[in-house]
Amino acid sequence: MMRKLKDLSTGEILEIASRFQVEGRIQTVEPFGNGNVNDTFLLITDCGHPYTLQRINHDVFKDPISLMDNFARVTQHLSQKFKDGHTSLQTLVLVPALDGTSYVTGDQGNYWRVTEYVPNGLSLEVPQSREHAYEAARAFGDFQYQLRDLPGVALIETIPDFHNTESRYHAFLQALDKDPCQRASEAADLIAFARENESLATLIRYANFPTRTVHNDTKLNNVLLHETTGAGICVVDLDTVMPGCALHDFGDLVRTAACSSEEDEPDISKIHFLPDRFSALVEGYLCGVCDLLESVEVEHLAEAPQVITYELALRFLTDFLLGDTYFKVKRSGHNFERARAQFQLLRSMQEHAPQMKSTVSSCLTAGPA
Ligand code: GN1
Ligand code: MG
Repeated sequence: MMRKLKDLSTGEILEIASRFQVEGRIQTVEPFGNGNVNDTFLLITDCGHPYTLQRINHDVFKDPISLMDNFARVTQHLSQKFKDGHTSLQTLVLVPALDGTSYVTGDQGNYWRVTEYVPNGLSLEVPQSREHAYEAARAFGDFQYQLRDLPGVALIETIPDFHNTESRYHAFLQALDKDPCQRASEAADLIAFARENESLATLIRYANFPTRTVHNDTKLNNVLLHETTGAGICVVDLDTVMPGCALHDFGDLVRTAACSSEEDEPDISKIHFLPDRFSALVEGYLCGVCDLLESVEVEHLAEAPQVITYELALRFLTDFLLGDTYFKVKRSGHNFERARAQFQLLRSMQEHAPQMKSTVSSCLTAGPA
């Protein structure tokens, strides 16, 4: 019997993969990475060439064609910057389909794409050192900096209001009101904490900050670090690159890279904000973004991590209340655990808030490393 990977047989995946301009015949296909939304596979051909194959989740990304259009524009721009020596960071390289397009469509309206596999890349859930944190932040900062002069019209908003924390709060209230799975009573403490912190929902509003082309999903595992040197080599997961606010990128990286645990740690006694990693992130990010930021952005760097951690906690809690329909879950109660972990991290950040502010100030005074 043909082996099943996710909901597909290997044969079905091979058929999709054969519709791209890959070098050689595909020999192996394995699930790859830790994405919570798309499905990713590693392909290896008989000449040893590795590729990454991804199925775009079209429940989440309603307009995959525009998404791929953004993807192609961004990667083309970044690869030119690399060739011209403006950045040391590589970018993802799309492998065209046989008909020259950047994607193929499969059964049930699924969209698929292939990119070259990036060799020697390490994708971490928690940084193992201060240097890792610095390099990850430098890479995401550089990503924003290189995209400052993306030519042409603005990218298409693939998910409108993606980091509109206020609308995430309203979605949470609506889910709570409906409580379709009768899970609210189980989450009473988390719900109370979400309500107490409502003011975080309006602290960073898009309208109050410059609109930039940003990544929007800067989890630590979305940047590849070199497996031996630890240097940032490539920013990945480009599906949410679109107009947005620089602070959300910085905040989301801090959420995942200045925390002692993974984002779904079930034992909350293990979850702490790590001030030392935070200072490395501020230094690395400020180095990567060069002179891009305006003072209104710099003034909010210390608060952005709280806002985004709150936002993710709300999203996980909302998905728990609605019956786990958005994020992939590995076990029952997974979204509950994620929400609880994020609220715990938020609490720890709140305890360190004055220190976070002074870290940002001292990094700014110290200037470039
Ligand atoms: C999703 O699939 P992944 O892990 O790259 C989500 C992000 C969340 C993240 C939390 C399109 O990203 O916004 O921060 O899970 N992506 C989308 O782990 O919703
Ligand atoms: Mg993603």
